[in-house]
Amino acid sequence: MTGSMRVADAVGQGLAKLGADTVFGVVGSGNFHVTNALIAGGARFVAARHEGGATVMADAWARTAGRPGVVSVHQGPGLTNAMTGIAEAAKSRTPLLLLAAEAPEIRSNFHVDVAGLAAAVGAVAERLYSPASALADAHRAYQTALGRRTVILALPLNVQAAAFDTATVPAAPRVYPPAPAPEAVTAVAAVLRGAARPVFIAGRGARGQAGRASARAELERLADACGALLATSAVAKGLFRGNPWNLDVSGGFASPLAAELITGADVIIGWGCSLNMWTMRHGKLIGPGATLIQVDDDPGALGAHRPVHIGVLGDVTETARAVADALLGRGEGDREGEPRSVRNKEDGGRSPALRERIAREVRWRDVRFTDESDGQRIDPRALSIALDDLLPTERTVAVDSGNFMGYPSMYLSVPDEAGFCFTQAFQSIGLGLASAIGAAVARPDRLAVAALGDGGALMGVSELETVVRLGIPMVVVVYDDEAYGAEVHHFGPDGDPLDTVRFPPADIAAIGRGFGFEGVTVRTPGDLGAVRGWRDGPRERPLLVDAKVTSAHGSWWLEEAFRGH
Ligand SMILES: Cc1ncc(C[n+]2csc(CCOP(=O)(O)OP(=O)(O)O)c2C)c(N)n1
Repeated sequence: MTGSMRVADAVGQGLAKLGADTVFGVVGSGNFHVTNALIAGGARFVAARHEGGATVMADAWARTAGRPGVVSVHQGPGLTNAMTGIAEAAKSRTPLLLLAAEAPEIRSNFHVDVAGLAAAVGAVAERLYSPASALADAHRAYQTALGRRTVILALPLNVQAAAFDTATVPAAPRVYPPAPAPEAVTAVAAVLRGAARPVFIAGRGARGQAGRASARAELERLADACGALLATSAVAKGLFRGNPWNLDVSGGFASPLAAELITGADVIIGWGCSLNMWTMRHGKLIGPGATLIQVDDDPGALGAHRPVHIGVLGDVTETARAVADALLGRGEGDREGEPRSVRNKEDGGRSPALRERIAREVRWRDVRFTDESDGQRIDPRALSIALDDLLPTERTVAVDSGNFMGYPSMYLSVPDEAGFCFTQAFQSIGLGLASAIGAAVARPDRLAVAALGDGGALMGVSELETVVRLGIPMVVVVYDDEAYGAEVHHFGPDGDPLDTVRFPPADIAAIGRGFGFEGVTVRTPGDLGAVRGWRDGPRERPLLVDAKVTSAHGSWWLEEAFRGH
């Protein structure tokens, strides 16, 4: 560029000014200048090796950092490579802005219908319409992403290359979270006043996001006021960590005690939680006669997965605060001297005996099982418990999809909800490694642990180089059953041939070493000494653990999940 500024430069620098300080991507000719402009504007650029990886990294970064993620891709194949990650982000309502160069000439070999691709996976299509509107277009796209949308911003090559005339762009408006209707607050308070065993299930909408803190404090205050037990959907695992009434995850991953207590609830409130078939085990976790309440800031979410008795349109934090104020008989600005429970906590849901039982039994690792390790292969439950003990507790756990996925999700504890990254809304395998990288970039203070199956690990393998290049001291654990275990256990019982879903042994530790990891193969608990050695050493290289796991039968959660297919 000589002399005047291009639109690409103005857009990149403008986005950096708006807050795009970390950008993931793969650079080609069409996004070269805009990416450099972001960097010139102060952003950090993280190069991935595949656009799918870049998009998932940005998604995981956004979930972990609680701010919009930004991705930059080349026109055409750069965008189509990113589509699986975009679908995951859109289904998860991740605030994500994908800058997609676009070849506007319909005969260009790079041309694709960007708006059509966006619509196909539930993303929002935006565009730089002209040089004059470009900066306003980019700001609008960023604002839309901030409202928990996944946005593809098409950057036509001709518009990017045009000269930019300085234009003023209005400052972003301050947006306030929606408050619930007073009648809804009264109705929920009335139900909770009469509840004997209420249970709260907090979902994605209760996590910290778009620059706001999580709803934990307000939900706990309300739960204390009405004696509720606390659980989360899988994506919000860790939200109530440390609370004595925390049941951890509801759904397929729920421990027997958690499932028992949720099923015994007379009132269940989903807070920013869809109460879908995963979280409610196809409705089996809802006891007969239980009153169901759902609180969400998206009217389309209310009652979408199952009928609810009361649907409250409102922000989770605002609604919890308003209902607690109603229960505690307090008005605005009058919150001194709390907490004061409206109920005797010895009643109903919260008794000292129950508190003790939760402390003793609610964790999966406290549930007895028969260790099936046989000297050649390690039981994935024993492996996960050993890793939970070995790895530092300040960690971020990212989990790929597959039969194995319940083991790390339930046996590895996490410090809070930002410490768990579950990119599973699209149920794609191969996203786990990139998720761990994005989360690690957002939280370099925590040890990133990527838990993968061998299928997902090999699908996303190119990003092993990214881990090494970025110098992330990550632990990649491969639950290696030498198969697409989910399919083996799905179809095996029917006697179908399984050759298409089984593979010969692969030395994944050696593959890791080839990329620059320290690689160890684990067949017995004794082999985990190498993990201890790595933990206690300088951690100069990331660690890949190829755990050859037993796979005589499917996991408990998978058997449950198959009922949904
Ligand atoms: C992109 C994609 N392709 C295929 C599938 C279907 N699928 C679901 S689980 C699975 C097997 C995963 O194998 P692995 O990662 O080794 O984990 P395991 O099930 O063996 O524990 C497959 C192929 C999918 N979910 N996503």
